[in-house]
Amino acid sequence: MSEHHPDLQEEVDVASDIETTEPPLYKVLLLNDDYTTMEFVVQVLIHVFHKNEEEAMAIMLNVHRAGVGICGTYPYEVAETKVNAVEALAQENGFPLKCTMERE
Ligand code: TYC
Repeated sequence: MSEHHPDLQEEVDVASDIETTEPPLYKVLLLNDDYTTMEFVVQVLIHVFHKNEEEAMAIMLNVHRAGVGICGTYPYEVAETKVNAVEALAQENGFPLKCTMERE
């Protein structure tokens, strides 16, 4: 193939190099519900996702209005740890807050 389509082969090589060096990323999504308090969601965004107060408020309000929103994008194990942390905090505090992850 490289003899006939050198440019195409170069694109394939570059793509496979990227795929083998960059881990896939996962979006961590927060879901809206009617019971979790806005204040709790803001605190979760500050402490689990390291957002500042302003960013946390904007993400929370977006989820509140749109039903779902992205908290951040991370490698698999980081995303999984954050999903588990959110659900543990929610359960400890008696809130039904749900958090999921989705491959980008
Ligand atoms: N809808 C909630 C309320 O009005 C607030 C909320 C926002 C809950 C975001 C969950 O992911 C959420 N108290």
